[in-house]
Amino acid sequence: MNDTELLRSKLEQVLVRSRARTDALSGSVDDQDLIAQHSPLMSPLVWDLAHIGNQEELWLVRDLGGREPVRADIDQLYDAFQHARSARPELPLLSPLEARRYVGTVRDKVWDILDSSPLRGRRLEEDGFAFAMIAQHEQQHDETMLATHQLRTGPAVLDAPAPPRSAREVGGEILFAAADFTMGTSTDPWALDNERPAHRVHVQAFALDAAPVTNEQYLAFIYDGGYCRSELWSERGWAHRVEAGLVAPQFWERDHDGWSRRRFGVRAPLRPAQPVMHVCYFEAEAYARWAGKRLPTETEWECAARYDATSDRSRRFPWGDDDPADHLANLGQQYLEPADVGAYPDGVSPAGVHQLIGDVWEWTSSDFTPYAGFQVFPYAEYSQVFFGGDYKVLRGGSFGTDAVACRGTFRNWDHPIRRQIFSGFRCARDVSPDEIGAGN
Ligand code: AVJ
Ligand code: FE
Repeated sequence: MNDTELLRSKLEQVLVRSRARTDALSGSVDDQDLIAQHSPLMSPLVWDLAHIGNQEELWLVRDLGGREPVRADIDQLYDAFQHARSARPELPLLSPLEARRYVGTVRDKVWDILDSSPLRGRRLEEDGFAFAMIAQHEQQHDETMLATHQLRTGPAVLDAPAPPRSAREVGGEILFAAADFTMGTSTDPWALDNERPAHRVHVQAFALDAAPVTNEQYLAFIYDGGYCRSELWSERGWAHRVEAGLVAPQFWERDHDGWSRRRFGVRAPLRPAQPVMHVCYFEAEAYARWAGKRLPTETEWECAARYDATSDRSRRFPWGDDDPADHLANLGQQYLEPADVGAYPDGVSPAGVHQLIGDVWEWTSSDFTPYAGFQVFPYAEYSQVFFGGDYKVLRGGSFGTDAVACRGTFRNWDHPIRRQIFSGFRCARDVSPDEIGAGN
């Protein structure tokens, strides 16, 4: 196979994988469940399904392929900016059967278009970007659909094996000396617009937790009155804590047997060494203050995840430039929960930081803003319209994120009050240059 044929087969692979996941997530519940509103925060699953097809039609069938529309009459219904998620159940949406047929019709045309695409020329076509963007889009909605599954009530419909056990105990923090490093990318062909361009940044010396904060650590915060001590919370965070009545992470419950959590319809005891999940930014911020630390900035996070001081180079992932593989990170909805800390020793960064990729999205203290030199590509509604809004950046992907939509440069964002996403965090702190010297 030549390079173009290899690329074509890789694109086919990521598109097939995303569709298999969409089918599994939408096919595991009945039609009533597909059109139901499981939470005002989420779309009905059948909206995500047809929206996936509609984006694929817009970019691959009409734009890149130059073909006639399949269903020009439904664009408005599936335009995320026209209707709030909470209003989508009332729309005259395609039925589950129509939606399944629609995404299938679109995909059949896409196979044709992929076969005849030179995968270069126009920027949209270069390196198969548009196909990869659509696979990433589908996977992002698959993660959203998984979060909808977590919110639905009733008997469990999803099942998965238990994640790998921890190979060793991991804790404490890793010291990073001040550095100049390259953040973002201009060369990763499938990186999205907000990850671009590559640019040099300076970071002061800092310390970063070697692992995400665990349930056990988070429980210590709860037992120490974390949710009752306003001084640990930011002003906005405390106001939200009170108004929303937060007392523990979402889906946690306490009874005479102790703490448990509900996961996709099944209640189970908390695993002490598992990263805490379903916390909002404000909870993460309060925990960090309680621990005498703070959340990392996204620059610090990316420095830890990509910068290799030995070669003075930023790499794609903590382990190097290779794509994720099963032994490197918990991605791709294989396990449906984070693995305990220490379970992925092969994915460790050169400095010794664990599980930066996969398991849980990690809140950072950074607002979602463009890098210097940012250019919209290919549409303003992916990133640009969110810049400067009330969003915090999350990094690293979760067990629900597919490898095609996860990189050391990948930036996710959400409102600081959100916690139905698969969100956790780790802590950081300032260190003095002396401390770095002593640490060596
Ligand atoms: C990058 C996850 C914040 O789901 O709102 C999906 C991804 N953009 N369709 C979102 C996205 C358009 C986006 N996030
Ligand atoms: Fe979308």
